[in-house]
Amino acid sequence: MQKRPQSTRAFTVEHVDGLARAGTLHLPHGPVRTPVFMPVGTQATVKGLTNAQMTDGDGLDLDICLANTYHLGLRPGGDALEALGGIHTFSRWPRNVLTDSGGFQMVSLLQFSQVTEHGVHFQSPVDGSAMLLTPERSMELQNQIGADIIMALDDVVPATATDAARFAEATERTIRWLDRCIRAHRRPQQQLLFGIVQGGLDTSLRQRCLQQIVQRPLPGYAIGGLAGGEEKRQFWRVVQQCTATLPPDRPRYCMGVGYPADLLVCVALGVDMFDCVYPARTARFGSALVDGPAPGVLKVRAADMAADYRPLSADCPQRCCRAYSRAYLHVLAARDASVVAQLLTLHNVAYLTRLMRRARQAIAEGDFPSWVQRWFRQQYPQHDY
Ligand code: PRF
Repeated sequence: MQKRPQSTRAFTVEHVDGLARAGTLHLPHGPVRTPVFMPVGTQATVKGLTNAQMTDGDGLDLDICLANTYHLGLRPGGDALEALGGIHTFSRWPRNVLTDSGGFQMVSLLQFSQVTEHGVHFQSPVDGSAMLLTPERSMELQNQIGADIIMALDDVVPATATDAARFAEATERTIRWLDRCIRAHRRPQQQLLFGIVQGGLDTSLRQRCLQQIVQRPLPGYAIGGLAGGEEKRQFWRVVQQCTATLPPDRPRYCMGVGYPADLLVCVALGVDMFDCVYPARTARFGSALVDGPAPGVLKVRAADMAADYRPLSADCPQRCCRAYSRAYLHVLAARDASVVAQLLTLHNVAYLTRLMRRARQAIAEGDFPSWVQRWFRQQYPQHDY
């Protein structure tokens, strides 16, 4: 167990309503209002968006976005980023960045990656050479990249896998790797290191991982290994188990979660932070997130959009809804898919950002349970409540 002191005042919980919390993360590049959805900007830019669209007053006003150690380590590389002064200087992104540690991306993206006690072995997609991402190397790269929050390297097994022994091995290894990450982290005062809870869907493995990880005095904790196609009931059960054990004064981050209903259930269970490629990816397929009824998605290519002159959402302040009708987006989608993808990415990231700010306000007003029930009723009116 490591005892390296970490800043403990990075997170303040301002309001609690049931298990839901509204707080602020105080980071080097400004405050992050929680609960928060963090869009994924693999190379520190969200696919399809400009920096101005992400930060400006009439843009998304995002407090934080995600970047990936794996992608940035390949291009432009850790040394180049360090020489430039880090990711904020390189991408001219003035707000906060969180980097994921790289292992999950390699295992999910690369067919031929292999995990051993040393780390994740893979073939470079750039020149085919053999590469190894160890906990120490992930920390070195993340220290060079210079994000405000960095993640420990974890051994991720998809929640739907069936090999119980592999889950047990991955859980223990994640704990050992966390200690290696804590030892290797060179900038604990500038960059908050979060540990990740693994353990699949197995209650006792999760508890073992939780007990071990909370003994490490870290400034934040993530729930990993979920959102991989497991049943919702199982997903909720594990999230609830984790939030019940994680320390209440530290931020809790549920990794890879981005469906609106999942975000709200997790907020109700006490989660503060989320990330997912979903809003940007679904935008590239022509889908716009809107309040219900289910599925809460408008497909701009669908025939019934052709004569619908309303905006996607009446309450969306973004250009895609102020300056474009559904009918016009429908025509554009056939002519200029890249412009539509950009407009819908803006719309979808704005939707999830607003959803989290609405939840935050309801928590602050002590009205979260009835607000969230109203949201689910309009989203799923056919459901028997
Ligand atoms: N670990 C890491 N990144 C992640 C996850 C994880 O478990 C998930 C959940 N499947 C998304 N991103 N390091």
